[in-house]
Amino acid sequence: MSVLIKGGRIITASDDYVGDVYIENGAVSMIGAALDVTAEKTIDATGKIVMPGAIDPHTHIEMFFGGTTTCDDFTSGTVAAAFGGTTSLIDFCMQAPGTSFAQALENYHEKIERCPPVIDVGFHIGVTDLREGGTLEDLAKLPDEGVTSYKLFMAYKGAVMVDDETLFKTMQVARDTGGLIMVHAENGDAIDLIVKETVAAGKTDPIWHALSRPMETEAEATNRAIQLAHVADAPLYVVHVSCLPAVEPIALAREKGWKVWGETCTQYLFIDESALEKPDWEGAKYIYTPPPRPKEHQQHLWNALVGDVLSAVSTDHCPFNWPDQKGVNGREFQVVPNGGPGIENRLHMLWTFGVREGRITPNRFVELVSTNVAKLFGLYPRKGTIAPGSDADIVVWDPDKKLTISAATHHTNINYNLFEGTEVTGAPEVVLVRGQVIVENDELVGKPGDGQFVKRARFGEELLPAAKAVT
Ligand code: DUC
Ligand code: ZN
Ligand code: ZN
Repeated sequence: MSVLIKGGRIITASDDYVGDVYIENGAVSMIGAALDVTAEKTIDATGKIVMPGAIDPHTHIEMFFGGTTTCDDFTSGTVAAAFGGTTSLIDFCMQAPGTSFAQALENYHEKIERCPPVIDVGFHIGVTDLREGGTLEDLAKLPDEGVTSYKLFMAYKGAVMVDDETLFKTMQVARDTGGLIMVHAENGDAIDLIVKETVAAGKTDPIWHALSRPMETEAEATNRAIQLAHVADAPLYVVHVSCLPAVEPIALAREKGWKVWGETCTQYLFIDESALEKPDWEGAKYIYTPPPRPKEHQQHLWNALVGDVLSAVSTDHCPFNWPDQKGVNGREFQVVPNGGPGIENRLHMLWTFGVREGRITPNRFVELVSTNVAKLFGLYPRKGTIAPGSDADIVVWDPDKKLTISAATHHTNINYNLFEGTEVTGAPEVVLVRGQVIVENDELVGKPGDGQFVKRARFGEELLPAAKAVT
């Protein structure tokens, strides 16, 4: 199938120009000012922006957590992602404690076979246990399977939290295999004690979720991971940075030229801890971790994104329906499954309040939601840019399209939206994955199975464009 995208403003991380993009066999074949070609499908992109599809490096699809399972599967989650302009995601393939990494991979491949995605999907391995089940040798084999990032939780004591020995050993494996270490950085031991004291004092409303996870516990773990990764000589990516105290050690490490990167998530830029005080237990909708922080930290996060201290914005999409799933273990903050939705609205929010309000340039926008993610996670230059030979993962973006974000109209299975009622300007008009139209004019055109599993390159290596591309 050939596609011609005509006359759009093509924006990548580095370029901004008007031109045509010609797609053949799923890849970008030619780019030019006015291409003299005919195609099976022509998309008039006059007045529109043509940008690389966004990549979400942080989702929890169909994940068992906190006594229940997130309510999107790989079909529903990726449909929602596509409607928001995301054309690839990388999900956490979690090692169930006591089982092998091979078993974890098999489980997750079964999930994408049972509920096939409409966009491309990769996996990080979630390392929870190196004592029973998981071995260092098996961990070292994963990059051969295209799984080139190792995620560890420094929180959730008694569940998925790892100790420093496991963290450090995994870092050493990453150094040797070309893997990227990802950490959920919070001091789980301290938080566990604070939570117990808080509950013992009878403080169990949702707001205590935030008040029992002080920012310093995030900062301490962030710094610990940075120092240990430096000793191990492994590259480190800190997920969901939520506040200034956690930004600071990342800034310092990057100033020193250490191999450290950080992401924040859409919700930390827009939702503050007062959301947890919503009446009638609605505050439980905002029980995700790290928690929403005091409002002034939103500006600190924007500053970090602008100043290249933070390198990406993900969603940490981890959807549990409210009140059924959020209340499955009872109505006390410490038993509420942690997680919030967001897979569909990342670009809407960042374009409207980032680009349109002048906080970030359109190039930086593309970098934060696509190019940097592709580079860090072994997808570039096949993904994350628009260039001859690259996968034609492309969003034709209408910068003037208005919509009101709502659970009534979004496409994920979850029954609430963190950004409910927010009016945004800027939304996808056409979304293509490897040259195939997945979403057009608010209609799903693609079908389950149009997305593929992607084997990613090792950290620092390029994922070469598919050979079929004509350059
Ligand atoms: N935080 C969440 O809110 N949910 C899943 C895992 C995490 O770290
Ligand atoms: Zn986390
Ligand atoms: Zn997460």
